[in-house]
Amino acid sequence: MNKRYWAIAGAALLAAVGFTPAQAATNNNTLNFDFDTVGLLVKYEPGVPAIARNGEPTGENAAGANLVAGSDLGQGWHSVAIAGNPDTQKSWQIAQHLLADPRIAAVDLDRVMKVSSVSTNVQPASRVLTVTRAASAVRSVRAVDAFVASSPTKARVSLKWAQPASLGSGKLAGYRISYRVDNGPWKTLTASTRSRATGFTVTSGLSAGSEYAFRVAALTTQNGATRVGAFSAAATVVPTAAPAAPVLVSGISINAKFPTVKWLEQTPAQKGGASTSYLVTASAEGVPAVNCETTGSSCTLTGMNDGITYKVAVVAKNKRGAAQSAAEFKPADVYYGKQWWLWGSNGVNASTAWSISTGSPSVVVAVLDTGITKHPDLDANVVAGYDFVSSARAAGDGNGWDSDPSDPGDARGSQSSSWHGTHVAGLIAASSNSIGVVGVAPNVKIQPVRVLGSEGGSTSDLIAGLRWAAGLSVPGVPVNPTPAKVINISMGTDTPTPCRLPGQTLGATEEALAAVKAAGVTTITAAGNFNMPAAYSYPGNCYPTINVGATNFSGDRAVYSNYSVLDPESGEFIGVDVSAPGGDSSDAMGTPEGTNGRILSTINSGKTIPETADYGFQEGTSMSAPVVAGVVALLYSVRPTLNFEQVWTVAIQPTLTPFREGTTCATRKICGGGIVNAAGALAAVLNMP
Ligand SMILES: [Ca+2]
Ligand SMILES: [Ca+2]
Ligand SMILES: [Ca+2]
Repeated sequence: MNKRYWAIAGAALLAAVGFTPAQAATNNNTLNFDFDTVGLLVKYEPGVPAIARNGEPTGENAAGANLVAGSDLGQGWHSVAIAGNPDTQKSWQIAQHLLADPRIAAVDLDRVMKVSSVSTNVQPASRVLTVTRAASAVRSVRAVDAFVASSPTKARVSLKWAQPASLGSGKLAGYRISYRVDNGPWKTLTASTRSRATGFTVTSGLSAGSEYAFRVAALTTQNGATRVGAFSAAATVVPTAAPAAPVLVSGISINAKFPTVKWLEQTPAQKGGASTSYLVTASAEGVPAVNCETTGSSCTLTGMNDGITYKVAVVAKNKRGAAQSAAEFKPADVYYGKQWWLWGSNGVNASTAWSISTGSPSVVVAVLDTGITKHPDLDANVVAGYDFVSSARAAGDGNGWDSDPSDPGDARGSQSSSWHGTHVAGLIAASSNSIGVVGVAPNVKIQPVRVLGSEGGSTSDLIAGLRWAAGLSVPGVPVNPTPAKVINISMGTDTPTPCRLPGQTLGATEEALAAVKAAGVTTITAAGNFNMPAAYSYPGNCYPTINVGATNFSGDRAVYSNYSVLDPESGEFIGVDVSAPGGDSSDAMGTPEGTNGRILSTINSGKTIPETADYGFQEGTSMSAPVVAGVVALLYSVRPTLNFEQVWTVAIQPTLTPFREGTTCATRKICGGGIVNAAGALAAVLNMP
């Protein structure tokens, strides 16, 4: 029976019993069934009183139907008897007539049921009542690891046992096998082996490193009935397999200055259920490779030549086999070698993360910024955005809010246009092609949401942009057809600007951010560039966002980056949540040629209005925030249902790369918990239950 129909509207009910809604509208349908009924079931619309004793108020009794109110059946349904027990067709006509009454939501027929015994093929009592005895317990069950070298990553177990001493009064038909994992509840592995063989090999569904217990019972048949004998004693085994490939969480490139290699601690299953050791090899052309070995999850190399970049591989090995960490996903983009924040020792390990994901095109990152310009390294990854710069004067496009988020330039006085939104967009999702640069998440989409003009931006435009980006309603503006999962806000204030005003418990910005968070979206903000407490810089000081400070090539605080201060109430340093590379031209030593320690991305060559697509260097927390936004976009790419809380507590926060010993960030705790680690965060999301 199509149960789901009974609770919904009348037309659907009719469809369920064989009529289309169109047929239901006419009064002369015949019902192609002839079951016994005693009346109707009627579901009233909310607030409509049930049919009274006299059958009113539906008017049916006036038409001679003789309805009599019955019982309230719950969930809105009432039984209604039809006096005189008309035949099913007549009841059906009354039902259809009732359905036309707007006060009635659904009508059904009140059927008559019969006992469901079958009067044929009665089994003779002599057979049914024969006493049968089940088999006694299966003996000597043994469970052994049945590893085969030809499929080294697969756990297998072989079971052997001896036939029971007694088969009772039946004939052996097979065996039932049950199992349990790590002392959990018993489950049936196979209800019947359908074989008299006293052995069975389990080849699927086993997890190496877990303890399995197996028990076996004999199945016997007698007179067509099957009896299950007593279960044997349990036999236990921990199957083993080759280890899984380790996931590097330190960069794939390493040098003598930063010689420690780290990978994710492997679970017992990932270790293949056996003692596993790890061999780290760092190699570079023209110099001897260096190694270290451990059973832990990090290892420090010695004997590296200064000034040489080595490539790292980690091989996990146990008695069943070996697996090597994934090779670097190496983009072909010509400037990749200058993008130290992606692959360098103090970068975000993007090059390692890409062995897991380079981003999904269904993940949209909204860039709330100056808009966007045409660029061959971006165009393929840009989805429709919106322009929320309300001041026509500052907007530079001749109007207020409009659907075109192109950046016409934000030049003012002697200051050239910044092409800031284009630079930020490239850091997140510049294409992985052969040209230019590559973003942290080169396969996700950018949604340009313009909120900054030549005079900066306003809270009201920011709130409209925030809400629109997350797919929430903004009156007068069409709903965003491709809502973002991640929002990047690379802006701040140079004078202390609180997010929450005195007397407010929740400012308008925070109310918008809360709605955005409730929509499952994660917002990333820049902590600001004025070497002052991050709590002074709006909107990075609003809750809830991930507020990002900037680090330099050496992994210490960029000279300009806003910082955390000690909160006397909580005893914690607050303001900057995390750091990521934002570039710092005062720490240029050893940085890739031409970069001067800064961050290269997409821009436009125009001094005022857009001219040709180009690449250029900038530095700031405006750069570190989108690096984190790109990492978060990778997380949503492998798990689209993530929410802000999970992004922070499961992925980003626990996997931060701690600041190197001796840095200001490490000793003064003013740069947040560490540098964002794309590979670690992705692996944490993959390991979520
Ligand atoms: Ca405009
Ligand atoms: Ca516009
Ligand atoms: Ca590119």
